[in-house]
Amino acid sequence: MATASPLPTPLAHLSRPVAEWVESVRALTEPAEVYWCEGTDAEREALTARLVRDGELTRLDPETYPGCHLYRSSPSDVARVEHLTYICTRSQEDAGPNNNWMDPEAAHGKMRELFRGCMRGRTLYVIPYCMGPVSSPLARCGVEITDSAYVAINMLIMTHAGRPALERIAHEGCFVRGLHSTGELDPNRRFIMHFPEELSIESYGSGYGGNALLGKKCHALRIASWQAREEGWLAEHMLIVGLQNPRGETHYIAAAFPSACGKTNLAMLIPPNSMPGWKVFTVGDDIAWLHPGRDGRLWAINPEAGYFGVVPGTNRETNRNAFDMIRRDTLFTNVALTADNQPWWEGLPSGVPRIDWRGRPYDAASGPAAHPNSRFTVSARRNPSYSPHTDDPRGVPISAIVFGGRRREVAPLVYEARDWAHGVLVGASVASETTAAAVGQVGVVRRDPMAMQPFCGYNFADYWRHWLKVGAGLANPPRLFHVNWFRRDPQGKFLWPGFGENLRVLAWMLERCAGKAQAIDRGIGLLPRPEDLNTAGLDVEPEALSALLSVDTELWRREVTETRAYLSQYGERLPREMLSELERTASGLG
Ligand code: SAT
Ligand code: MN
Repeated sequence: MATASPLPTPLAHLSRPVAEWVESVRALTEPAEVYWCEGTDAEREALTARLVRDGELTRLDPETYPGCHLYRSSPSDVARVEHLTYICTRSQEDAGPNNNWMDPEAAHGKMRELFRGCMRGRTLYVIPYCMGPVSSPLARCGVEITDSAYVAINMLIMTHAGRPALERIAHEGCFVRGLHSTGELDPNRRFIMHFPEELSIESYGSGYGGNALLGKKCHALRIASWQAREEGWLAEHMLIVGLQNPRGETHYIAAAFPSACGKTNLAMLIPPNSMPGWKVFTVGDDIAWLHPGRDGRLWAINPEAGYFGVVPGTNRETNRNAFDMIRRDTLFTNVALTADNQPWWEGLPSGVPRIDWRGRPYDAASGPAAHPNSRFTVSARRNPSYSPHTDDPRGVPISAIVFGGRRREVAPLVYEARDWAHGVLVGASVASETTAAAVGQVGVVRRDPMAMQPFCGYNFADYWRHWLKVGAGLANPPRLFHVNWFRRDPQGKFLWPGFGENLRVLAWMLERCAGKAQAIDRGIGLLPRPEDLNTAGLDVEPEALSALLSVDTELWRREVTETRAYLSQYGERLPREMLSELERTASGLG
């Protein structure tokens, strides 16, 4: 077997099932060589150097951005493709109205024809990976096969990849199989297929993040949500953040927001100067696996080891941690370049873009310099607010779960669910304006239950039933909340400053968990009064604050009607508790 490695250590002998699968894929795809990833820093550097040599990566200015590189994707391959993403279960009902479905036989047949001979002349990379700390019983393993070195480098940053993962796989005997090829990058020959009953993924025709880094959305959410239902836990599209109060106590919050709605910023939040003594620790910025613990609490791990974050808008004011984090050893995708080879994106206060994200001379008339969904890939360990508990094999205990979306109106700044069952309805009712993270129209409101609309690997009705069951089994469940940082006034101006100031809302939640803070039942749930929030040093007009904490009964009646219509598509499978919770909300509105 040929190898592209400077460290020629074939790992194939470690696991026969993996080796046999790799061999069958090799026979189908006919690569020029096969390379097993060890997962060392030296290996990543060698792969990076190879892509620089081949002209696929651009080395950024080593003075200001040491160890950083730019990758430009194909211009038609810049976001997830939900319309080409399928759940292939034997029964269509199991995939549910929330997913595109294809019969597994038909899907395998279609993909086999696409994969046949597709790696001729290319290298096949084998990436054994572990989602979560390798020593954690809550972690799960997979192997991705890809013909993209860019994807391999991303996976090496984003997961615990290489030899230790393969050793765990050899020991456990179980792994998720993810086969990926960039193919011709032709949007007409692009499919992302999931086979949850077989724990496998087949992805063809895209090199972009969520379509191609199969450990991330494909495994850690779509396949894992299925595994989690079978095993009694939850795989969620949530950040995990630890908040240390001035008394030195740390509590953990998990929060679900749709893609590109500020999860990374919230996970790395910098407390405002007017809240001295608070500290924030990031455990994860995108995905949380939540397991009921023996103590009746919910314990969370971050299955990922890196961040694949949205670049535009990142600056010293909005997210200083992220801004500092991406100054070194970071892989940028689809940002612009200055004349002196520094990366540039919209939202940077200085610098002038010279080359746009497509590699053309920048011209303001042809759109933004950096793609709105341009990304950074960076090891989580580079984060100045990295929590040492990220590596704790037990995970961290969760005190509160937050759901949120991007809404100009309707949803107030924050409210608390009456109880777990109501919280499941609140999560299921999340609606949000679409963003550039997925191909399609931006800014239209769509339902995005638990921020999982694109990521739940099975029927949402069964998923909500599972949520209800998990909560009912917890002696000490987290409290559930809903937030909306994106409320606007009639002129379209944001009412809430967001970013670091969001800590005021999180602090109120923790006070609620401690049984200390007040709240008023406003029909939709429990809201703070303005005086219940810490507003010392907050630059928000009293009228804006009361607007943020108001419930427009008329709009909410309409919201209830729309939610009822939305939920009705799940028919008989919908848990009855959800409708009774909805009717309770309706009657609470008077
Ligand atoms: O493309 S990813 O799924 O990796 C990022 C996102 O949309 O959240
Ligand atoms: Mn995400």
